[in-house]
Amino acid sequence: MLIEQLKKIVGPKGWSTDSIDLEPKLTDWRGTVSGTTPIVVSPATTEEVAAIVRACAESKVGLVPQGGNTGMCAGAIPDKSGTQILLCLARMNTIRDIDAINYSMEVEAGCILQDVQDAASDVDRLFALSLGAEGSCQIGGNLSTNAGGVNVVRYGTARAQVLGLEAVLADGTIVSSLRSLRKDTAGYDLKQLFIGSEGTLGIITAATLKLFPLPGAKTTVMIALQSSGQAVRLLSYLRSKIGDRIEAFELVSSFVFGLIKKHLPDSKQPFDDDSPWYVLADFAGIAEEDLQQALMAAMEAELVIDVVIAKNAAEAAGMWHLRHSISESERAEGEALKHDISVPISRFEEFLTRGDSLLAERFPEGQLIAFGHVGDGNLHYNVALPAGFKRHQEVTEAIYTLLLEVGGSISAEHGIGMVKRQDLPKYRNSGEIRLMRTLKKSLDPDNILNPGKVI
Ligand code: FAD
Ligand code: 2HG
Ligand code: ZN
Repeated sequence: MLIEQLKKIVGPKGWSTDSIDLEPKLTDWRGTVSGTTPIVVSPATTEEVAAIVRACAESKVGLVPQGGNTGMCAGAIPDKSGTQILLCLARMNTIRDIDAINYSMEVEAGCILQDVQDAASDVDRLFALSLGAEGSCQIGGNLSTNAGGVNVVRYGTARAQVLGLEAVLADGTIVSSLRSLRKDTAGYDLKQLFIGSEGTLGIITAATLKLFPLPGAKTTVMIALQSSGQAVRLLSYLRSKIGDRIEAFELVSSFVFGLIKKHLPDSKQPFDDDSPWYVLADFAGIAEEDLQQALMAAMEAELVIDVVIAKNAAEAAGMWHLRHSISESERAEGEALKHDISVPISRFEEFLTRGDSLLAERFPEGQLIAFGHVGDGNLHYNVALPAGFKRHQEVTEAIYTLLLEVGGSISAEHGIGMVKRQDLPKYRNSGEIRLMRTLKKSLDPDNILNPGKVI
């Protein structure tokens, strides 16, 4: 009955029960979590989304929103019960409006991130969110996870890129706050409820996004370092010399570089010799001589071992290709235990030093795969473990306990989804968890929206 109702709402182009269509949507990008569904529905309009949600609410059947299915926490995968409906936003991919003068654009949730960036750039504007999956992730998925990526150090996370939002509530009500205002304190900031809540409080159907001026010519630089602490000190030093002209500041360990080399054997390596750590950075709005001078001064201050400046756009793209190939290289080795953590930048080095001792003493069979967005204090502190290893939860708990001691978070940018749901109550205080449950209960009393995720 419900299935027939859903088919009618979206019409013949908007649903499938064919296993060829369903299969890629039922396992997460990492290949570690799978689920089942009786049907995938792909609405073309916000009104269709509202009708779908209403129908599911009447039948008290769970609904799992899915964007590009690139998420790292299995938030977009239905459970194994075979009852949850999969809601795919891909057909809602219209860029509704670009207002170059207001530096804003209105887009539907199913727009691919790269298409949004391109549309902004066509009118000489920047949409600042950028991440390795940008060719396939969708803006609805980006906002639902409050994605970070490589430009947060300069522009902030997804949350900071949103001026207005349209969402469908658990009873099918459409809440439209698609305003393009920079200042608006008339009541609660409702859009922020849906950003980062991973589809558990509402379905995002459209957003008004904030644009920036194009940053101008960029210089991409790869920097070899002796220690992770040097990366933190270098960032602080460069900030004091050249201010906010640092567009990206990414850290990669020597081991991770080895993984990339193994999986991209034909790639051009910036350095002949190995160093323990590397930073890949983008600078904009600064003359190359001034940048060179700042980097030379950093070298004299013994903050840097060596520097390679990309000579042209192709070399810069090559460096970024290495960075964006890390997750795939890691996956090709066999899935590592992921920890998407953040710490106050001032305690970054302490966390890494104490983490090294912890792994060496308690889990010597683990191989650390560390890389991330050092400018945001966000590290992908992944641990590869041998086949047959059974103490994964112990490793994660030990790392999270250390994280608590240094004032960190168990999810910097990937969210909680299904895989960290059990952990959340242990690493957020009881007041926070109680308020999250109150919000969930009042907005979705029958637990229709993405059940089994986050809380
Ligand atoms: P999905 O995976 O489809 O969904 C993610 C969550 O959002 C799920 O809970 C889903 O139910 C919910 N959701 C999706 N659409 C909606 C909607 N319209 N309304 C309500 N809920 C919805 N993430 C980062 O933050 N920074 C990175 O640097 C980064 N790099 C990555 C690199 C690679 C190679 C890969 C594979 C992933 C990377 N990610 C990164 C993770 C991922 O790409 C991001 O989390 C992305 O924002 C997810 O978008 P998506 O459209 O694929 O969402
Ligand atoms: C990145 O920064 C992504 O490349 C993915 O957030 C991190 O694969 C990961 O652990
Ligand atoms: Zn990341």
